[in-house]
Amino acid sequence: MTVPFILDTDTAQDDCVALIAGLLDPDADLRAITMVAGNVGFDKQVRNAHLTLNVCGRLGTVPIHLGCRQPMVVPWVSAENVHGDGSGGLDMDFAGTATEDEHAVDALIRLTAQEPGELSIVAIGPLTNIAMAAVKDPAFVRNVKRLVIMGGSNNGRGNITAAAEFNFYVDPHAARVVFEAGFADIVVVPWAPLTLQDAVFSREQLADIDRLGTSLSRFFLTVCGPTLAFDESVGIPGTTHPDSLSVGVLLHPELALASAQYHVAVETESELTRGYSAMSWGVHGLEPNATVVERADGPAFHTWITGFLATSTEPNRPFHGWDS
Ligand SMILES: [Ca+2]
Repeated sequence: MTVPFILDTDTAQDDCVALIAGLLDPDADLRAITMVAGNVGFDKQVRNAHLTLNVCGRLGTVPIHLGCRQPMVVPWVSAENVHGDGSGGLDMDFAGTATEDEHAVDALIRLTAQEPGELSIVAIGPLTNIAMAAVKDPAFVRNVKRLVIMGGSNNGRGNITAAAEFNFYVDPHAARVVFEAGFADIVVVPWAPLTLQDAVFSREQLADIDRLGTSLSRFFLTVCGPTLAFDESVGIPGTTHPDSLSVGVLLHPELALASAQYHVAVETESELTRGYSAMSWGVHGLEPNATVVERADGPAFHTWITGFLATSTEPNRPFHGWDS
């Protein structure tokens, strides 16, 4: 049985890997890509999604809906210092690549309403589109099967500030709306400690990927390369893959080795701790509103990703900025 879902993304680096998994995993039924303001410039993100579809030979096969171009309340903050253009300078001829006319928020509402309780969403960018859909149509909240969110830290370190992980920092109001909306099944894949423990690919593992010698392995290294230098400069020994892990825990729940019920609340007021996620573990008298993944099967996750990268694909168009 395949898992039908929508990928809500700010496509750059590991978002591209998440998209590859969503396109190539035989258990995945990716219905739509919805784009949200996040990592890099909005139009660059759309290009990165097309580049990823291209390397999989799937250009034009999954609709891309353009969503919110800025957070709900605060100005957009980019992560271009970390991600560059988000695809390591890759380019191709984009002539004729299309996106849908329908706005991402409307697509999220419509697609989930067509099959109430059947479609899941993996949200791997700021939560603006998801919050806006919940505000626009309360039925959306009931119609979503499972909402997997990459965001926050489990009372741990942030990555954009000491307190906050990027996705929740960029649109803390949206994150707050989503956790207060009443979704029946939210699964959170946090930055720390989970991603840093179980979803980092070491230089050695990246060298193994290089030896695969496929279009996909090359694409992966080109796209993820720019974050390696940044990650090492901040003491992380490899590339980080929380977005693809989020797709992984939807498609293969056994990748989550430990999870627990938490009440997740997101700070919106404080300048110092904007976007901080307070995850209460059941001793403070608060109703749980999410399942937080605490430990993942790192080796199985790595094997799952490299399985795709070993696959031979025929890109629809040649890449430029790809040295042979
Ligand atoms: Ca992302």
